[in-house]
Amino acid sequence: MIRRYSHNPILTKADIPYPVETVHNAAVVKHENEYIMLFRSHLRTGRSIIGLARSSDGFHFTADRQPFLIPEGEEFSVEDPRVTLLEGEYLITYSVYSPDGVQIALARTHDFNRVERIGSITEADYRNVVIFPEKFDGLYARLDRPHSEIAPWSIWISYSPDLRFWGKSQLIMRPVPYHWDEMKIGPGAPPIKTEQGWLSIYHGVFPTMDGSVYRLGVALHDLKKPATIIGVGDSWILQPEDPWEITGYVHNVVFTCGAVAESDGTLKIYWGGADTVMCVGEANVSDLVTLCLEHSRPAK
Ligand code: BMA
Repeated sequence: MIRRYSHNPILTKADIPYPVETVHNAAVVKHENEYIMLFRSHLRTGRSIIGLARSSDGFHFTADRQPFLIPEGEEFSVEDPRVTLLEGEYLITYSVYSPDGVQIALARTHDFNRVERIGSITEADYRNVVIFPEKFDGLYARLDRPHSEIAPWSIWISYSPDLRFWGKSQLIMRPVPYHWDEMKIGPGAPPIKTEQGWLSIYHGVFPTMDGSVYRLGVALHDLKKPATIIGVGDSWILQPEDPWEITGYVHNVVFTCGAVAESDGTLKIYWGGADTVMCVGEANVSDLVTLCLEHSRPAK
């Protein structure tokens, strides 16, 4: 269903003009005819920073000379950014590891040159927060993934009047037992608007004797009530298959933080391979929607 680009990987540590060990888990958006990629890199300390790369076609990227976001103060690491264009500004959510656990922070920019850090928008422990590009009944909405000790890690929805204070939280989608996503799931790319609903690309994890396998799947949410899931594709849309997805810093991982919808009905989906390199592939939005509608598994 996803056509891998024939020249993957599209960005690796060899392309970065400052010392990094990996280039992975990147958000990508189109800003003024330029594709902007915010990517995560491990340093040799084992901690992560976020860099920026630019492209005119969505396939060939050139990294800026300096990182975009680095840990500040008590922060150990900044990881896995997602970007949503909402009311004319780009909202960036990213994981922050600190002595207090892992939380999600929010930053915003108009141009990817100047960035304003707003601060934490979750308690610990949370990862994988994607903000919807529209408001619902006057409230911002996000998909999020709290960690739980007594239930499989699932996808929740939360709402906010001001992007800072979030609530009305509700679990909307769980892993399915003995299924490719049975261990845990999490939001991937910010939801994409289609005529049939909001298309959400998520990651699902399956435990094996050789460790966890990270794959990607799709879900469709109601356009007006995003807490209502219309359908979840029963089968994965992408699994680790290329050598740089099977082997690397963490083997058997494809992990997405962003996708770009094009005007011709195709989608460019970006994913990190084995937590080491960045890859891209193309899909037809209509095929992903059909999978959700016609070959679905229960949402929970
Ligand atoms: C998750 C996160 C991701 C990573 C994945 C596979 O828990 O840490 O950033 O890509 O594991 O290692």
